Amino acid sequence: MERKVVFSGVQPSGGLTIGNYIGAIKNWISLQDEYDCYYSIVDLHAITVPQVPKDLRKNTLEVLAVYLACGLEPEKSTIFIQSHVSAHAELTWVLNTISYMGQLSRMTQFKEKSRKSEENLNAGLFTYPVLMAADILLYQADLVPVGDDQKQHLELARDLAERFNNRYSYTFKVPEPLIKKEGARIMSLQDPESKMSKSDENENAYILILDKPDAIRRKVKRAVTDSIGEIKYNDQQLGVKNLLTIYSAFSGHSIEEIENKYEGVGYGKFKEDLAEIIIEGLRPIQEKFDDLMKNKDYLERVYKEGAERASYIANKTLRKVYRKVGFIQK
Ligand code: AQP
Repeated sequence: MERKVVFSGVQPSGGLTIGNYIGAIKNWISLQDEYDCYYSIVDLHAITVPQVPKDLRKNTLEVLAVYLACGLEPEKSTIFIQSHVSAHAELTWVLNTISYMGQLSRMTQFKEKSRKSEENLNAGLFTYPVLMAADILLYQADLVPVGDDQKQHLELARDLAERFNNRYSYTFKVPEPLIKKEGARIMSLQDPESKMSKSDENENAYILILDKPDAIRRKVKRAVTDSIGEIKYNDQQLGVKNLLTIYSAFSGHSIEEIENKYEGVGYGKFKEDLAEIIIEGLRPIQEKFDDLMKNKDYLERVYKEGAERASYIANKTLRKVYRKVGFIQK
């Protein structure tokens, strides 16, 4: 029986946060044995907001090393840099021609990002979800493990697949999102009503996978809570609720177990323990990351082999698409 296909990716638009880890990467690891997995570093997406070229190069390599340090294995999964597989940009063009402006303008991420960068309201930001649809559809992915914030984009990918199939006959598999209930949306430590984001201007709002212990202690200590003073998981205490989610993701304990453990205990002690749990959880990843960054030849081998494998599958789909829309074969 053929194995089901999984596709996902993260933008190298800065250091990755524990939101990226809990909501996405952590879940990718366990899928590797059961599925045919494609994990990309989506640099084409990253340039939809201004990037400093040398930082983008550095971040791209670092994200690759973080993937490997978190437990992605190139022997099991295809790990590649998006811009190395030109089919992504090519399929995006074709999908653009069947995407409706109205639907794209309703995308929450577009609305939020365009508000933040009014002077950089570029067309790439608008068609970002079309590129994401191309990423997924090229590999005929069955499942896309993402955080909750990407649900709307996934819906668009499904619509485009169905629209293309209806217009030109069956070509794309219609993908399903795979969103874990716990940790699907890790919130900002400074504003628990918005999601933790690596591009947040306030660095106290997020914890990076590569943050040093002191920074983690400082950020957790400063995390916004409330004056209720009880460690309970509920919507009246959004800050505490978020910290409990993070505690649970790193410790493996259920929310209920943690609530019981901290009954009658103040926020200070809870935060101190949480910081140490995050530090210990990230320690092996950071050690492995440091080793990997000393071995650039190995990293280069991984992304080159990944691009070769990914290109083979992606080009197969692209050829089919070009044939169906009426392009003459080369
Ligand atoms: N806070 C979060 N909680 C849970 N999951 C999250 N993801 C991102 N933030 C959280 C998931 O990580 C994957 C990759 O995201 P991305 O970096 O490609 O884009 P993003 O969702 O826009 O993430 P950021 O950190 O907010 O990036 P910037 O600041 O550059 O826009 C996705 O699966 C996402 O759901």
